[in-house]
Amino acid sequence: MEHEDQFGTVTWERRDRVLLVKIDNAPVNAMNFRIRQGLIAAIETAENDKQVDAVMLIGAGHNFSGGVDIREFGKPLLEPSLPDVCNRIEACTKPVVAAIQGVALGGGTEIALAAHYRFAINTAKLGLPEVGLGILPGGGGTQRAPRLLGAKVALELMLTGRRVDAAEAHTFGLIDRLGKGEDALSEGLTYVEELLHLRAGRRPTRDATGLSDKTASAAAIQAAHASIAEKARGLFSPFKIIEAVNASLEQPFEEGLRTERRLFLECIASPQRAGLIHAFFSEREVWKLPETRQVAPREFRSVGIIGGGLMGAGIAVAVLDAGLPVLMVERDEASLTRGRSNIEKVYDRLIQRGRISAEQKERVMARWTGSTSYAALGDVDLVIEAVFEDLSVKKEVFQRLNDVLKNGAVIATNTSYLDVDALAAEIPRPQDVIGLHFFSPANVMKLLEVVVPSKVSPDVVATAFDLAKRLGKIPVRAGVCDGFIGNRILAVFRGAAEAIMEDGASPYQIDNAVRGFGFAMGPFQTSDLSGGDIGWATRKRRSATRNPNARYVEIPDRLCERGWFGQKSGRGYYLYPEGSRQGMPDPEVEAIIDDERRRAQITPRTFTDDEIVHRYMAAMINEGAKVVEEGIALRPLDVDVVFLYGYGFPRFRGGPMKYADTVGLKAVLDNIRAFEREDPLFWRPSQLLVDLVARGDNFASLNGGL
Ligand code: T1G
Repeated sequence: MEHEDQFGTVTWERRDRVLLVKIDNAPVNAMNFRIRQGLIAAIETAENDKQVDAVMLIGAGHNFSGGVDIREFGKPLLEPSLPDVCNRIEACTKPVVAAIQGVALGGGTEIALAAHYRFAINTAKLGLPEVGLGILPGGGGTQRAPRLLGAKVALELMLTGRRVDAAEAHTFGLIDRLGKGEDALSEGLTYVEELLHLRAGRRPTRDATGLSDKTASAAAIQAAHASIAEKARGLFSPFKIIEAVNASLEQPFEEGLRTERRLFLECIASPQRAGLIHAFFSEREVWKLPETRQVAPREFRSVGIIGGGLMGAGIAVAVLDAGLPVLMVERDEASLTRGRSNIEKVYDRLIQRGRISAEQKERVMARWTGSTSYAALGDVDLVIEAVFEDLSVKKEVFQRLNDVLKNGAVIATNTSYLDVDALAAEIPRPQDVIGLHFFSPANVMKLLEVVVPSKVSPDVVATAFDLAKRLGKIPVRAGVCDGFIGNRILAVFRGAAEAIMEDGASPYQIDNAVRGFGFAMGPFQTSDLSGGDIGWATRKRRSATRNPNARYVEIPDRLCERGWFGQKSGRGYYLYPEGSRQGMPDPEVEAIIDDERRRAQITPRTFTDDEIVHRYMAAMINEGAKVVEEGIALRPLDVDVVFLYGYGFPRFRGGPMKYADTVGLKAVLDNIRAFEREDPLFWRPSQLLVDLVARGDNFASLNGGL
């Protein structure tokens, strides 16, 4: 993930009276310090060349610029800084025009703002997404954007971080001229010639008058603050963005730049910047694994899905949404009809919400076909079974698939915990078998655990990752074990939460403490949402092999024995009056917990919220370390991505393993050692964690490029 050398160049050449300056640093023209030096040199060249009357900035390749090189953050900042570059562009004695194609994001938009005019072809996109990295537009954007666009529009762009297409940017004045074709170079040069012909001079953005209505600007700032107070609860940089925009209103430009710089450095120093940038790079690193480096994926043009239940239908929607045809096979006509209707319900809801039209639904459903005969699958390239979670049922499906599928067809199972090696061993082509663990709802959740059995062919792993790309999923490679990466770790930290509950904290305090850490929901709310019966089935499945010396909290079983599974049954840990989704604490549950404490002869004690979080996170991190140690996850960052995309882990903390590095592995291990004295079996420290602490290393040291 570290790029040792600073790559890329800035080149320039004269085209008639225009100095054409090109930023060239594939693939996104990220502006590292060499690029920033080159831009300043180009502006100086333009000023000193008497044959140059104007400058045009453009990006090489498909993009204008994806902003400053974010790999530089967390290290000593290198001069010249982007604000220096932007000031130099704006101060150029000759008109500067930015000609935009592809993306101009973050610093990319900021150098365009520093130019005197902005041109973009209509497929271009601009934006100030720094908030998504825990920072703020630190190249003068918080001072120039409000002056050019007004406080309201500028704040919306900076606080959402959204990409804006060129046509919309043109409507609010971020773009001066919208191109008609695909060629930013020739159309941009034509625009510059037109400006020269009109003798349109320099137009420093710092002189724009978007803040002239101070009352309206102040009101926009106030409104922005009110709107993010709840939405951005716990975040750092959104509030710094508002403070910087407030400075653009209250301070002269140069002072405002100094305020922006101070606030930018505060964001850079924040652990949230480290967490969010870790998340940004990790969701790209998970795609890089030995199998996808060495071999090409198999072609697939059609997908078969066995089973039209909740998961089968969700997977079918994800495949249909990717523009692929689906052949669904069910055991009989009634089940097939139900399967199709489960798919149609998803699209009907989108029609009701006005998200798609009935015609669009028709076109999508035209790519769906159904059959009750496996023979229909003879020509399909890839099949995903999503039948009942029972090994014998799945084995039979595998045998029937083997009888009908063509050579080279990929056979995937959507099991959420069963042994994929055992399924592969069921047929004479284990090299074609892979696990694709979708998360419910499969057409919404982005995480896809790609479970890699021992005999699979590398190109089948590559095919699974290619399918993930087609479906817009984030794939994480997982080894075979009970629960793979996410559910295996979930079982452990949920166990920690249940132990805390039995030892004295209410489920409501535990949920509240976990929400305070940044999760959207606590473990007991989550159990009520997904249904306590699922965990109950898992516990019953494991009871025969459960270690009798392991602590077992029976409180969840007491609720399930009463049919209190959660939202689906109107009550679980919480009461859901009249089916409301907002649960209320249930005194009967608290009475059951008291009874269980008495039965287990436990004298309840109080817990602070901090202690709850320390235990909860220590359990998650310790099991995450074991999952990496055993090779179930390739790297700690793979565990992070699983939790960011499948379990609602707060993104600004980067994931459980990144969080552990932030806290310090020694502190984490000290906690685990303390808890180990209470329960040596549950809290056995991961040997990997012990070794890393012993050598003074952290999880990041294991994330190196594969
Ligand atoms: N710096 C460094 N590397 C970057 C990068 C960046 N800004 N943007 C992308 N990359 C790498 C990425 O990690 C991947 O690397 C490769 O480029 C292709 O990216 C002062 C402070 C531009 C829309 O937030 O949104 O300017 O995996 O796979 O799908 O105010 O990358 O190949 O080794 O995503 O075509 C603000 C972040 C920066 C935009 C292209 N800018 N980038 O998407 O390719 S901070 C952003 C993106 C800043 C100033 C502030 C996307 C993209 P590798 P990719 P893509």
